[in-house]
Amino acid sequence: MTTSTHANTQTFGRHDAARMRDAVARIVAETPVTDLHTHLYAPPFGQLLLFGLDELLTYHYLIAEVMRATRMPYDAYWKLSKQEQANLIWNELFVKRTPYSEACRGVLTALDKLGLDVASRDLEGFRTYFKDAEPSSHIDRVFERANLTSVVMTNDPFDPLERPVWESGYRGDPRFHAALRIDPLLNDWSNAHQRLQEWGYEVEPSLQPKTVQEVRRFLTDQIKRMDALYMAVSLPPDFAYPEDSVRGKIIDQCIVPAARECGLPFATMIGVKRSVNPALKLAGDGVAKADVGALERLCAAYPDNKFMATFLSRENQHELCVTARKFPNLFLFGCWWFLNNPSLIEEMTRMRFELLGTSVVPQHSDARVLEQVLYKWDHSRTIIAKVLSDKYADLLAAGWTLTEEEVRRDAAQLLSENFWGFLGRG
Ligand code: FIX
Ligand code: ZN
Repeated sequence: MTTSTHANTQTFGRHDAARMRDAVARIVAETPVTDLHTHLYAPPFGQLLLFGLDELLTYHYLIAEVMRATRMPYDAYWKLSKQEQANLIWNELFVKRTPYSEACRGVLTALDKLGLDVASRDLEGFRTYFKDAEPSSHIDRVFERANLTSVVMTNDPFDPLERPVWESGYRGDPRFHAALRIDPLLNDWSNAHQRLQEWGYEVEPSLQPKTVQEVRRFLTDQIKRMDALYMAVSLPPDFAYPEDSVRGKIIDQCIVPAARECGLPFATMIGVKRSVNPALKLAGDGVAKADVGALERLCAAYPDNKFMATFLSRENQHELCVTARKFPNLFLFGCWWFLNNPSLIEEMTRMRFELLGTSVVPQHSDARVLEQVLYKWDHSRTIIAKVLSDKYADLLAAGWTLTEEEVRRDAAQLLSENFWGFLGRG
């Protein structure tokens, strides 16, 4: 099969697998990403936007790892300053031991992507690089190097640091979209309803009709104020649906109707065991297999609603892919948290491409520190390109031909357009 060799017009045939792989790697690297779930914040959110070396090194993933390496008393760690914690983590995980865990490796990729000489192991030199960074221009530099168009924040109206920013009239930054996060409403109603009362919503502990109406009003108020792209909640492994509980009733009577009224998806993030070790604080959460059937029944009950989902347990992934095959109103996204490791990203991406074809969003970063997008996306793009190339190679071996434009189309869908298309904002 002869193939043209002009840039952007290459066609790949049965004998062009090697050249195809090079083109796929290049195109996936060049394709801008919309990062649909992060814990990053636009500059007006102030201290909620974490960036710089000490934040990179004290990422809660690395806190868990340094506590394993040293088995130091928890309070001895927590009484250290942020810089002292970072120095300890650097010394224990990068100097005294080889940093090949994904979270350690990520710090080095991020520093390398910023042009720092990682081989120098010059911690003070790295720290100095960030010392005078101006947040907004630093964001532009990091997003440009990570090839991100924009990210979606995790916006919790119950967060005392975040709420005042919305109340002060913050109206957005094109680099940072909003997602309404409602964990307290579904997982801590006894406290959440009191906050709603403080904010002027006429709610009672029992879900009487007036309370239902007011919770819906709270949701639509937040969605409109944030211009939220979706509503999200993280749920424990024992999440059940349907369920005769406050959570079950709020889902049925408040969240589903509000999501349909506002035309946005409800995203469920299922399988997290919060605070299995409270002494580790944010690093203390665990994972367990959940019941995909709960999501299946939710999608079946509401065919006119859109649902996004990601599960935390590796053991749930195959069943989740099959469930997504059954429900066009369900969109899977990302390799969440403990799954965001090369071996599991590859396994999940292969499974999804083979069972769901192009109709999936293979990754989100979950970045908590700005510069993490540099490594999370670099590492994931490499794996996504590898799996995509393998799938293409199978097609070429069957006599199919593929154009470079089709590769660009596929990459754009996987890294951005599938998300916007599912939102109906494509
Ligand atoms: O619930 C979530 O959004 C989780 O991603 C976080 O709670 C978690 O700490 C995290 O950032 C994992 O990557
Ligand atoms: Zn998250």
